[in-house]
Amino acid sequence: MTIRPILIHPDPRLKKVCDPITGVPVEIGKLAEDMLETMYDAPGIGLAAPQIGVTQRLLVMDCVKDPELAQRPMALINPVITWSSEDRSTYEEGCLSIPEQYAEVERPAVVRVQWTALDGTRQEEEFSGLWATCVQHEIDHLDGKLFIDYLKPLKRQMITRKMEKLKRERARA
Ligand code: K1U
Ligand code: ZN
Repeated sequence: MTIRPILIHPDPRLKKVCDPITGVPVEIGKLAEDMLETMYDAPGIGLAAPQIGVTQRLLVMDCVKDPELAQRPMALINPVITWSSEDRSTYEEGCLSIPEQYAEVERPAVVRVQWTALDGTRQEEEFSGLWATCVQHEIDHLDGKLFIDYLKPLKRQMITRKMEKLKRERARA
């Protein structure tokens, strides 16, 4: 397993609508393993393939934050939201592609998601709480959308400028 570098916003690969995955090629299993290792190392609770420069519809997540509890790593291929609750919930979101920036985002509180698992089986599950927030944030990544796209233009611009500065500094180091 390999820890892959995470792209920082702004990057054209983070704005792209990702391509569906046909079948479950062996490389996708390896990619999912790398993504989980990269996510745990960051640390984060989710990661979408475009964040490591792969514009395909694959995401991983594990929202079990308590180290006393068993991990629950999940890999979702071609995830689709099939139902969203009218009920909304607000969470202060972060993003590994926008380090150290947080903002409140309102989303449906509960969602039902269909996807293909790494063994090729079709899955469907209802997510609530942090899992619901995370799966929606990650599916947004697959559609080229970032959590800052929900913010007012001025706030979004301010964060983007900070990220441009961070990238310049990292390039110099
Ligand atoms: O997609 C990403 O950039 C990962 C992101 C997922 C996410 C966080 C919060 C709300 C929705 C989606 C992160 O994992 S940011 C880091 C983070 O939330 C975290 C880090 C360590 C422990 C617990 C949480
Ligand atoms: Zn993110």
